Amino acid sequence: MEDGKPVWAPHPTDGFQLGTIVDIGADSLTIEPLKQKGKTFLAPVNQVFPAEDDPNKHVEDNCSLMYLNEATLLNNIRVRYSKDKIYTFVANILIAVNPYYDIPKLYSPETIKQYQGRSLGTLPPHVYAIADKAFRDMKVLKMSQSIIVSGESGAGKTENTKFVLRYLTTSYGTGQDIDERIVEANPLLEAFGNAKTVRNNNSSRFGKFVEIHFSEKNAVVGGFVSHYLLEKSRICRQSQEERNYHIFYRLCAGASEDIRQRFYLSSPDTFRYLNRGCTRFFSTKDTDKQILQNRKSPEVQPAAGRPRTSGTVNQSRETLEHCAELLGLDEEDLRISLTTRVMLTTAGGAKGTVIKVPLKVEQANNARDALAKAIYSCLFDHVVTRVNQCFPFDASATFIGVLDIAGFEYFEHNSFEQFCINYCNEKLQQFFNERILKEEQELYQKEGLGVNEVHYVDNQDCIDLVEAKLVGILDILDEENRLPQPSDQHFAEMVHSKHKDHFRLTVPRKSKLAVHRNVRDDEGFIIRHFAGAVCYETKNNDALHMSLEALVSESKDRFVRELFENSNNSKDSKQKAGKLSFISVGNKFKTQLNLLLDKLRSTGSSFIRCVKPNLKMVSHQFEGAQILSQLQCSGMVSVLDLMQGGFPSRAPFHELYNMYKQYMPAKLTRLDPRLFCKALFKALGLNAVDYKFGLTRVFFRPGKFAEFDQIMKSDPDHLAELIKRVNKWLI
Ligand code: AOV
Ligand code: MG
Repeated sequence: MEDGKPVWAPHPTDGFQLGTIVDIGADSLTIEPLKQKGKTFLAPVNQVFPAEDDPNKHVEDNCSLMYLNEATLLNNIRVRYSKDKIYTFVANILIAVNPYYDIPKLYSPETIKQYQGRSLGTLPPHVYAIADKAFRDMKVLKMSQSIIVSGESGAGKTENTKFVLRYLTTSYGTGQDIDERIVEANPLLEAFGNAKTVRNNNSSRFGKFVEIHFSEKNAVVGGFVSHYLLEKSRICRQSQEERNYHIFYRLCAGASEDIRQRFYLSSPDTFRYLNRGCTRFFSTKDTDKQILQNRKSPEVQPAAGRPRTSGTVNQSRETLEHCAELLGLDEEDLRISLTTRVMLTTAGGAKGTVIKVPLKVEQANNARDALAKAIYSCLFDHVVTRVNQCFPFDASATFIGVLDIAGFEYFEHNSFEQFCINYCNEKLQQFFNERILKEEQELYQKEGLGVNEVHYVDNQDCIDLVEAKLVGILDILDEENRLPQPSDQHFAEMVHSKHKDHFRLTVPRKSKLAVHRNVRDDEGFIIRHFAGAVCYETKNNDALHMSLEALVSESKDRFVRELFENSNNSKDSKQKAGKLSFISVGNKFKTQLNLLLDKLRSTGSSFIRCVKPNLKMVSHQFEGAQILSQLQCSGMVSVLDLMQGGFPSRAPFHELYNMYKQYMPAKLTRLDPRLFCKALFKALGLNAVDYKFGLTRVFFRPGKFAEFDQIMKSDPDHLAELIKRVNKWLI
């Protein structure tokens, strides 16, 4: 950075602002903002970055900028966003800003056609470009591909995932039923697995990996959906302004009269599980014609005057009766199972005697909620299984998988669900580092470029903290649940005692957890994740009592019985007396996640980083500071560091050769592509520090490929002149 040249310095809301350096201190700089002359301020040296000469310039591939840093990236994205260009490449990584409105023609059938078969970089950045690259890589390398879509809630992961699926089935489908089925599975999955939250009116509350399978001839032949971690707490409890899963409101609003009667449906306001967040939110199309099937939405009636469905189960005979009927259970059995707990006594030598202990109201509430959660989660598994049964699978040779899974999250209260999501994001971040950072450096080495190593923080220690055998948090949790009297507090103590002085783990400060709730200070832990520190509470109410589970698995209703028979939970639980789910959920997830990562590692990969432009969920509003923190969390900043020091643009010799050979005299085209390129570069008089010749390709310093490309795309006369020079240089 030179005196008088513009720099990007921190700004509290915009992320960065332009200014000039007026004084240099030991570890801070005095900056004069461009917009407020004379109003200088201090900024830490490591937060001030060189700016491009023209701050209004924007580029499709961020790597063609001269200075690669978080400030120039943010600015490039900002300028592009203001022109409705929501997609930007950083080398092969696609950044996608959610526009929050439909940009005309952006996803039209014509646009789909344009991108088919076109190399990355030949057309403006687009999610279709990534989809087509995955397809072409799959075809050429005969290797399955994955597209990893990440970003925070509301950033546009699910929408972009749908665009990818639609693109691939439209472009490379056989025009048969299967193409539509893959796309049509989405509304169904979203009805059962999406809900309105404060961050997103159609928030996916589960993760998914959707595979589109292709035949030997690269035509769509099948699909497969894997799902992860459906949020269960939402079934029984929603925060203000949030809702339960869409399906409930849609049923209430649109079911036919006979279904209403059979299921005792009425307005959402009358159901305890639906009426404590918000019940109405019409823009998610609860009354969509397709779903409604010609039925008008009933008027929403106030809760007063409707049958009460709240309180412990024994408060409402009628509810109990309906529940028992719908679940195919005996009413009295259900009542007893919900209000008592079976225990094995060991007292007085009468080992193994079964006794029934009455539950306190709170315990009975928990038991009821645990049952509801278990049923819904089995139901969701069932929906996914049914969807998968609709896809044939036999002829599959390779697949393209799209991963749409919630990004790193933290709330005021963070439970086991956030713990799992964030653990998953640690694993994905590691995969990203592996693919982008490690492989980039390995490529430099392989090509013999001799570039300095870039250091990035390896998060293996954090992953070990969660999943290591015996001492990892998941195993400690299992261990706790095997104790005769498991306790949340003892669990937290064990975590701390097994990891004294662990860099990633700390005890929550007094009172941080205790506010509002009955949580003791020692019932939690803080994990320092790659994207920030999160405090987790260890309270757990999910355990489904044996007696309840046993009851439901013997339901007279075949569907209900099979739901439980087919769920993995029940097998585990029968071996462990007393509690289930909480233990097995963690380790089941660990296994699932490791399988997913093995799968990802065996495929070629592309990354889409989605960005949420503002918290208000409105169009045309770019909240810089907030966006900057998303870019930092997603690991993009490390990528820029690596690229600034390295050679982010590259072109294989044979590609350059093919591009320009048509202009060359016949005798020269017999040259091997590498020599051909060397000759070309020499003739162009490019500065030798701006590029390097590897074994298979030319590497360019930031911004330099763009310059080269400009020369090559200049007018034909100029090109002819250049070619003459190549000739001369060769002779
Ligand atoms: P998410 O999947 O990343 O959040 P979504 O894909 O559901 O976010 O996007 C949220 C909303 O933003 C959508 O319902 C659309 O209204 C709008 N949106 C997103 N992308 C586009 C686009 N390309 N064009 C127009 N509107 C868009 V979450 O599942 O909550 O983590 O949990
Ligand atoms: Mg989503």
